[in-house]
Amino acid sequence: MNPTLQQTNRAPRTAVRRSRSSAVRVLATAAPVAPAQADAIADRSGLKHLSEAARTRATDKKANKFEKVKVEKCGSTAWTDVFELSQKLKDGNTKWEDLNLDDIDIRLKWAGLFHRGKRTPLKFMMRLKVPNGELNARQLRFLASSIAPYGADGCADITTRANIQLRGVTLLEADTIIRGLWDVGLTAFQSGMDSVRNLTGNPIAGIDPHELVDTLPLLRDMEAMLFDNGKGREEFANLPRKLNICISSTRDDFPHTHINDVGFEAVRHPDSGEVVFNVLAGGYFSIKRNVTSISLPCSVTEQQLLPFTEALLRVFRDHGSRGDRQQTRLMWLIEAVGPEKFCALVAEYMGNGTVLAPAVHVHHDQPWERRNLLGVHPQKQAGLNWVGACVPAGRLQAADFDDIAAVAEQYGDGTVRITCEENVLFVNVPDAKLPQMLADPLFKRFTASPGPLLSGMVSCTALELKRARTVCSGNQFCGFGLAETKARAVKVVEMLEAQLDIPRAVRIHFTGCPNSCGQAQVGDIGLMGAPAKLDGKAVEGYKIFLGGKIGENPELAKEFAQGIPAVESVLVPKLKEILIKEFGAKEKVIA
Ligand code: SRM
Ligand code: SF4
Repeated sequence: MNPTLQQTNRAPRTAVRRSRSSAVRVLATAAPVAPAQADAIADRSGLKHLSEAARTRATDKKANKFEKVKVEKCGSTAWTDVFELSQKLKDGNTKWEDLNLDDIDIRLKWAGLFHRGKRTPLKFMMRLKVPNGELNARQLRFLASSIAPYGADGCADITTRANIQLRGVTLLEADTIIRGLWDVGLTAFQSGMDSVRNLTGNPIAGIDPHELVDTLPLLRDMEAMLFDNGKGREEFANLPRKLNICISSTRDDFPHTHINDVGFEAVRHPDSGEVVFNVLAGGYFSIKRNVTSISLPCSVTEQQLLPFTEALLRVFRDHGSRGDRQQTRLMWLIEAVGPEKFCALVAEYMGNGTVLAPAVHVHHDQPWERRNLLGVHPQKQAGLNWVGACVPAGRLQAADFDDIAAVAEQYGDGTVRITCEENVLFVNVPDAKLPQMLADPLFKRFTASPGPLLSGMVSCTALELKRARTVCSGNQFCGFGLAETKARAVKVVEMLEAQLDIPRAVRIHFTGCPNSCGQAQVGDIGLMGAPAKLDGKAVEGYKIFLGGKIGENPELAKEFAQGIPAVESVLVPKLKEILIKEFGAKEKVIA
């Protein structure tokens, strides 16, 4: 290992060169650029695949700072740079301080590597792609082996997009991990920055008695098409902003179509009986705006799903705003052109004179209660079950991956599904194996029958305090966090369950800041990191949101209280009051 990397744990920021290539200077001037010169610039910059209008926006004075970084050198260069950087550091000829800061802090995110420089300099979080949350035993064991060498620094999280993030990764080993991921059929490429994020679907796809269509093959194909089988697809590497896509195949809407930029909702056409997809679009959360999707006036057939998605991405890439970063998500484009024109543009990009069918209105006589996936449930295949286990706050250690793989192989079919609620589902478990399976020690750690709060608890990865089971070496991870989430979430929920009888499951979502990665507005109760004061002193605190509804007829939770100090002595009584008043909880009578 390079001695510089071994010895220093200081942020190398000041020493790292921030380069500004001539490409940026040339493109930023108003002077006309010769076509050959422009092509050469476009070739090494992120302009290669952009339309003329998008190139103009990306190089305009008003373009946001990330556009400037992309123009200088496309994020897709990280797919090759990461191997070169790893090798250079291994050879010991290059020091960390010599590396370009934009490469390290920004471009490497295209390769799934997020420098956690604020709290753990030189350590990266590696975000994967796990379409539809499906993992097999070989993949689980590889994930264990990737983080095990990092000791207390290495751990992993199941994310709110039913995905995996590895912790503690160094640039020295990143190349080996990426190759290993490819070997087992996984990838980290295009999981961050202005790319399509992890594709989510029905976590019980293929085994669900109520599904209209199996989302697994659809999402596998979409993943292969969008990301060139995990190697990265340059054409879609320079979108104006991130884009979340999901496919929902039941009335439960497990992947939350209402908060994805693009949510395909499977419905049965009342006339033809065919399953087609309505398109909900534009939903997103951010610091400045939180908005649910609108229904586009079109629907697509299963055969049109991929061409439509591909065309939509091109429309977004070519027409989306590249100005104020807070106004670049897909919703802004849809609002600017109008939903009808937007659909027409997508149809035009699909070519061959495509005319999209109108959205399909479906009426249901009976309301539908969103199902809880934890516990034991019969599959549509007679004699087989899925078993949902609760992973508190989604935190996993290396040994957990190995144990999950072993249980999946011993009792199920060797595969699992991870969920947007940060839990794990074992599938294809025969009836006869259930009793022995549930007695496995893994279910002591990850119970299949959690309490009414733990069962629906979700948390982002903000600050992390040392804690017996969730330990992952100190206060690392997300630098945006205004309040701690994971460890506190588990502790607060345990305290509330110990003190209250709660008649029904209440979903509590913790998120460390207004980016709302933990989807505070989706919870029955949402806690969002925010400033607060205690005894006149500034302390970590939360805003509290109430009333999020998911499944059919979703609604975002509304702000209910702010400035609640994040200390258990204040937070727990406040949440108790809410649970008693709004959710019918009662103080436990202690004999
Ligand atoms: Fe997120 C940025 C973690 C789901 C909205 N998110 C970040 C960063 C990358 C910030 C950073 O560099 O530190 C966080 C990395 C922290 C870390 O070390 O883990 C981060 N986001 C996460 C995850 C891991 C939270 C979790 O604990 O599960 C989720 C990873 C999903 C995945 O596997 O791809 C995650 N982020 C979300 C969601 C939820 C969703 O997709 O349903 C949202 C809200 C929905 C949305 O995107 O509209 C979300 N994250 C954001 C935003 C605000 C986006 C915006 O338009 O402004 C940011 C900030 C940004 O992108 O500039 C952000
Ligand atoms: Fe970080 Fe904020 Fe997202 Fe939590 S919500 S992971 S603190 S950006």
